Amino acid sequence: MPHFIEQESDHSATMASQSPLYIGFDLSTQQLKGLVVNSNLKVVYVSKFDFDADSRGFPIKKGVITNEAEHEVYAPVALWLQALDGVLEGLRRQGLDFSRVKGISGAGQQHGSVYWGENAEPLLKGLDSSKSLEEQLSEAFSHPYSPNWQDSSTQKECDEFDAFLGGAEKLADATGSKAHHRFTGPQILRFQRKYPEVYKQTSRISLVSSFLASLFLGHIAPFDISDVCGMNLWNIKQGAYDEKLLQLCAGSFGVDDLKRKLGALYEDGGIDLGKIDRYFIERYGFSADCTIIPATGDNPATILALPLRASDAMVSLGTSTTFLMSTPSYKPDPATHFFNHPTTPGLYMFMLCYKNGGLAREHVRDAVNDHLSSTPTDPWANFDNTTLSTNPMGQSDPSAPMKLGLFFPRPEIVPNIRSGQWRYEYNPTNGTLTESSMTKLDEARAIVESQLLSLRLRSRGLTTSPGNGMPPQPRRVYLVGGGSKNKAIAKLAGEILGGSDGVYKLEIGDNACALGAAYKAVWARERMAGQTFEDLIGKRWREEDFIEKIADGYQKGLFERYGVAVEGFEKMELEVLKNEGRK
Ligand code: XUL
Repeated sequence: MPHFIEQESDHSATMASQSPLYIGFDLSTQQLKGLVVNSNLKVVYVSKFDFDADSRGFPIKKGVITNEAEHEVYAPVALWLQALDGVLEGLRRQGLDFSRVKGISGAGQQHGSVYWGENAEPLLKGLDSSKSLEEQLSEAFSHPYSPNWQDSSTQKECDEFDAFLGGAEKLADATGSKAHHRFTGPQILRFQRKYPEVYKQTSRISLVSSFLASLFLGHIAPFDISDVCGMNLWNIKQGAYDEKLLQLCAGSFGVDDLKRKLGALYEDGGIDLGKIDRYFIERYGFSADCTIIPATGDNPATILALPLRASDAMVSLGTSTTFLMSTPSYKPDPATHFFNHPTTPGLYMFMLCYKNGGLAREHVRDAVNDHLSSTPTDPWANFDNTTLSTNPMGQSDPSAPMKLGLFFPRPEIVPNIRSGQWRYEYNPTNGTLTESSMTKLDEARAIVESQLLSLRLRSRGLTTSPGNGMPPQPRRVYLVGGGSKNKAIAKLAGEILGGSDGVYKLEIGDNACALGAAYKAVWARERMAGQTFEDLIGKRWREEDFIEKIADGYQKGLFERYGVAVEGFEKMELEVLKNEGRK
């Protein structure tokens, strides 16, 4: 549990016992979490349901079922119903007074889709509070499974999406992303072709986020304005579904039918969707005044875990790496993602999503430990010491060749390439690149540099100068996820990405997206007319309690030297892609 869980009873018991509370749910790949905050943004309860450990009756592994033959990955929807009653029971056991909850929002794993049957609405409306959700809603779906973001069964459909508007650039321009296996449009296209009868009987399609909101609302909720951008169907510039892409996706079933299945949506991410369904009032004691706020995607929710300013960057260092920024510029590119910002019209969320992150670093860490024939108690100690004692880019002096590499134990999305390792030297004086080798020890610094140089390369068009003649860079770099504990990574993040105000760690463990969802509910219910999320949360956010500065950011000279390395890095990627026949 995060250390700042506050026992409200320590304070004014009477005040606290009536003050409003808000719940943010996080329906992620391996667990459902419910996190309760008060109006001062303090976490007061957390309840978790781990799909593998806590569920009954589903043949799942790490929350999903895999059909290797067709590269399908999917999750049983009934599992999530079981999990929701489980999390609410957990909160009840901890003593949550549900009647104080004024608003509920959520974060869902992005791109996953839920297929509701003809009887969905009557089943949702008529829930009996003496029975579980799973008992009553398992029959509400035309298809019992939700295709998962790890699914890669849609290569053919992606090729069609990319080609349909005249190329991947055009699709990225319209929808914020080129086609990706996991994106919901290509998934729906494959679904309607594979299961035409089931598709015909599908009354509505939800995203994981809107599915969660639907349960609380007692009828099917609209998509969220940010999460809808993970479908390759929403035209961001037009602020509407893209008619041509709907045509492709709907096929012989027609656009009108698909539009009915998808439903309309609201621009305001804080809109009051309606009051909580009677089921939850009767079963858990929620107040009839509790309001449901659109749930968003897990990545959009993560940027709501703090009052992120335009030009601040968040790097999530988990099994994979994601890089998130809030920005007023819409500069789509096939290698990146743009989404509507979840709360603030006129802002966008920029995202980079890598498959190789922590796991790739662990491979190098283990090789370093083997090479040194020692595994210290902290398995990262050798890796960190080696990283910190190696010169930037392994250079003996600033004009010496820069050692650069790509380390992908898994096929990578950014750039789109097979698994493999490549090592080069870049001559900064004449811009030439030559294939090279590296010692195991060189690789510790090189892999961290490689991951951070890729982030800098792809985000450089979005940053501006923080003033005082400084080069364009983020104001702050916030690290979240497992890798954020690593001091060596934090130091290099500052050296490479910059950050005029430094590198910070969020003190919220792995709760960022549930917290962001809970803050969204606070903002939605307590905002004054026209008050932005950043303004309301910014005023209540106590920096000293929530973040810790862990490294310096911009260092004059070094940042500029890494600017040269970015050029070499870009050349190296192009060279590797060319050699692999990808460009
Ligand atoms: C983002 C993505 C994942 C999922 C699951 O595009 O696919 O980050 O949201 O967390």
